[in-house]
Amino acid sequence: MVFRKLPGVSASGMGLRLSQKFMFLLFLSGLVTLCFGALFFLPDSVRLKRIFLSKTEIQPVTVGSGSENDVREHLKRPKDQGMTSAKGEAGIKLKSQSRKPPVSYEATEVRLAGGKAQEDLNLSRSKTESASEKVTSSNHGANSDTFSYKKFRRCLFKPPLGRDNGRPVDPQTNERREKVREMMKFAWDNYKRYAWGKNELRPLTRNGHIGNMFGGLRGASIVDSLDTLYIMGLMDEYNDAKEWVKTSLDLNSNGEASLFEVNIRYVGGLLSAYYLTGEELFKNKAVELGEKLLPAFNTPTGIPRGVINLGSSGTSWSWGWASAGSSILAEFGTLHLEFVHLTELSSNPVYTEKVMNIRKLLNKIEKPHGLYPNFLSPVSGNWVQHHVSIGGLGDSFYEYLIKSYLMSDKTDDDAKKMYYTALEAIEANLVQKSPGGLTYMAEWRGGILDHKMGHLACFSGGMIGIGADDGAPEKRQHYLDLAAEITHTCHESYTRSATKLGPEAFRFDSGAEAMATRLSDRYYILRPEVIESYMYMWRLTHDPKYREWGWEAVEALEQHCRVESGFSGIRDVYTTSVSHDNMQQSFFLSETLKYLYLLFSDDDLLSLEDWVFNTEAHPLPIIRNSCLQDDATQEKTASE
Ligand code: DMJ
Repeated sequence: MVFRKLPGVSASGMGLRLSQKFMFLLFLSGLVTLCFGALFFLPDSVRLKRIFLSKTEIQPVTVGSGSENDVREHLKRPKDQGMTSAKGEAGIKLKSQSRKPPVSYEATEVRLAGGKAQEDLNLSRSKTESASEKVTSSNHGANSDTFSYKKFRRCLFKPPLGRDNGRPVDPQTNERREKVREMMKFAWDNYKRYAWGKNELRPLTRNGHIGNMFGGLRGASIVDSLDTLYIMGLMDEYNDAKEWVKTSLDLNSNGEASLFEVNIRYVGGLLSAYYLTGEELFKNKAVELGEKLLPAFNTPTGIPRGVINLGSSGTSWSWGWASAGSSILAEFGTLHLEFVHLTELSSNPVYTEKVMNIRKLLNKIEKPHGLYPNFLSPVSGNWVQHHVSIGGLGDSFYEYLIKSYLMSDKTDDDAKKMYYTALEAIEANLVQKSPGGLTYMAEWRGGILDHKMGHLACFSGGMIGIGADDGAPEKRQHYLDLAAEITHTCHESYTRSATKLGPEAFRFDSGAEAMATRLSDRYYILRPEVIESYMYMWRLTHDPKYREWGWEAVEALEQHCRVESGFSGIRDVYTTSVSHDNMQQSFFLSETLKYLYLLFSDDDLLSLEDWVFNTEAHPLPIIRNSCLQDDATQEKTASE
């Protein structure tokens, strides 16, 4: 068919001459430029900007900074934060596995029968939000074909719950253990009765607390308790918890959550529950949730931001209170254990790549006096200020270095090197001795020492203890001594109070020794760190004083924190006419009571030969690739 040109109609077919067409296009482009430019004059046109600008063009806003206490103050102050997006590079590979496969406990005839207080964290999100690049979901799910639970169990040295569920022979110790079990049941029953499905129990008002640390996620106390209930043999309670996870744990929530808290409590809790029980449900939920955390890593450096929307937008922000839109060392440095296990279970390398990339950056960047400051820009990859602390904001980063090494069956030499180098810098710059002879970890503010130690920093006794064996052999005793001295100091912070519970922070200046000097530091919110160090030091030394100290804590908790309907934190440890804070923290169930229970159990209940505890006390198994890949193990498993 031939088309003929009609008279008076231009070639364009629109009935316009060339000059008319040119004028029209000129007018149109002027109009578009005007409209687009106007966007930048609108008062806070973030949402519109988001549509038109690339993510990297929206820069973070500078805000104030703070210590752990400052954090609390800042938590309620909304600040604008920006976000950027870029993919992190895949990083370093773990050294090839070298150790011999263990002799499995089954083969030896042993047989089996589990910077960041929880208050109303105000997730003050940015008004300058933009959509983070969304990671596609299809290829991140758990791949049950590749991980063999049976094979994993064969590669453990000991049955997870020990020979007799860790029951101690000594009757007094057993009685004490039973007491702790009763405390757990009491805390759980009250949570179930008054706050079921909410995040935490408010024991005085007998209702539930949701808070906003977990976005729209619910049931933090349930997920945090799964493994504790299981190892204590509270099976009805465990089954209720499992059923709730199955029917009611909704991961498609849309709120803004702390990446760190969701990781350590929910991902950690689900992973442990899976490894202890073999219930696929927990594995699938852990991987599904892990996938939702990935968009937080979409920054120019791959260092994740602290706050993430778990919904479909996958947007992420820096905390409003964090210096200059920075990410927090203790938050982005406390993902490694869980993420490596997510890769292990899903066969998806992305999780390990993300955390290896963090490590790669931290290795490269210059460190003042070898120390790691608490704030890092996820945009530039530079430190934002020089506040160093082994307590809040820094703490679990160091913990995860040594535990990454231990969890890799001692093959992850990078983690080992980073840990011991950091520890040397800490010893050279932060470790102090008080006039009264107490060893403590001061904080460091750009070269100036703040002679304060937070309750959170008391985990370091246990950390230095479990790392003592793997440093230079001549330093083994030195590290054990240091661990014991720090644990002793933390115990002193308890014994010097009227309630025999320790304050949130204690000082070593102005005549103070291991005591809080500020009113605002006198509270105790059922934290675990001191008891955690007792538990590790007991396992490492079997010095009976650690069990005695643990029992003192049980008595103090019973006397001052137990109320009619649960356990509550207290506002001032220096007075016995206590004022309760009306909050039963989920970490009381997952950590404080679990560490107490382990302290009064035999060492083969969750043996340290097989397990490392994440920073919320969720046990994760040591990954023994040499055993998992061993043909004999495979054949044995296949023939069953
Ligand atoms: C827990 O959530 C974890 O131990 C975290 O690492 C720091 N603080 C609380 C308990 O104090």
